[in-house]
Amino acid sequence: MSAPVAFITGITGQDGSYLTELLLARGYVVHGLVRRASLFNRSRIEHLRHDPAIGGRTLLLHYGDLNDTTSLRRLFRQIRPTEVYHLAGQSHVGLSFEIPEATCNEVANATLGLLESLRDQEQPVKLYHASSSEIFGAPAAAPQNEDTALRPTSPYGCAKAFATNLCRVYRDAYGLFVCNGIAFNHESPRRGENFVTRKISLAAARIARGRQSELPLGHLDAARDWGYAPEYVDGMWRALQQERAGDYVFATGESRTLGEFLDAAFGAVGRDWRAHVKFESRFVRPAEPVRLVGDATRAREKLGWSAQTKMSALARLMVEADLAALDASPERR
Ligand code: NAP
Ligand code: G4F
Repeated sequence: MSAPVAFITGITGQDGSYLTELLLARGYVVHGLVRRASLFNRSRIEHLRHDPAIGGRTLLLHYGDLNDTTSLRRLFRQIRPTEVYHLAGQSHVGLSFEIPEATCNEVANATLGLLESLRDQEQPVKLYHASSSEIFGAPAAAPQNEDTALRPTSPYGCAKAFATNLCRVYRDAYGLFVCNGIAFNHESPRRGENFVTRKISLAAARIARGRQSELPLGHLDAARDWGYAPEYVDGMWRALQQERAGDYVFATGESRTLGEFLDAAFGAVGRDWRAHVKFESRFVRPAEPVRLVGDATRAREKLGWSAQTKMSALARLMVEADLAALDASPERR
């Protein structure tokens, strides 16, 4: 039997890199969409690309862009994937207030283009769409599940809500196998450095090594449902192995404040964050979601999925990874 073929948009991102590892380990041939950048940065998948048994054999990268639907269609014709994981797009909520049009083009319109391309495929294709808890924004109910009303509070949340609804419409109207994974925050040592958990874990490690003294942050009263990214990409894969398409919330079910995350991260290096954190208004957003917390009952019952790593363990493992990276190449940071 030939190997299953997956196509990942956003393969160079946090989730894309973990998902690639998971799919390769499960015998897939993985194709990934990469965009041209002035600096060559594929650091999260470099170890796979340079493995002679993988790079160019079971892992193949293709230049393209979400906004270039012609190239996406050509790639689909060429690759003929059976599973598509659509993870790409501008993923920073705060930045979406500064670049709302680009965010909506990448997150909302590009998903529409992808869905239209999928309609033209001759072979059956299953699509995973990376939706987000940001679609709930200021929810009327807690915890949030797949039936909670969408009330986004950011341009990013609006774009994800549009894309999520479109996926539902294309599933119902055209019978496409499309799943929305409504993922709550998931973090890891591969998290981008301008997301708050990674900013904190890096700062805790640098402060412990005497390389930084202050940590500028916005409001600390925000609360999130924080899980561990490698577990969430397993949920993505499980969603596409079902007979019927559906939407799934992926979450830990626990909401923690930034203050609690700071306690855990700085606790891992024996420091008190209060001596280092400084308020900086530029990190405050024009609007914020209310306390978000997910109910992943459906994922547990239908997919056998549940989050194992909770916030304190997550914070600790991120700080330990940043300490190890600092100690391995101290001149780099
Ligand atoms: P990430 O690390 O920011 O990765 C985003 C990926 O999208 C990168 O590979 C990026 O490429 C690519 N990309 C962005 N714009 C593109 C474009 N115009 N054309 C082609 N590729 C483009 O995000 P992540 O944390 O892995 O999240 C994956 C997806 O899940 C995102 O859609 C995010 O919005 C969503 N999500 C994430 C979370 C979370 O907590 N992590 C929760 C809910 C939903 P470059 O490397 O070239 O920048
Ligand atoms: O780490 P954040 O930027 O993550 P946010 O906004 O929750 O978005 C992430 O999770 C979403 C899932 O709900 C994804 F859809 C999205 O793609 C992304 O992965 O901010 C977390 C909280 C916010 O309330 C923010 O205002 O931390 C607060 N915060 C306070 N100071 C800060 C900072 N956030 C950042 N990035 N930087 C700060 O200095």
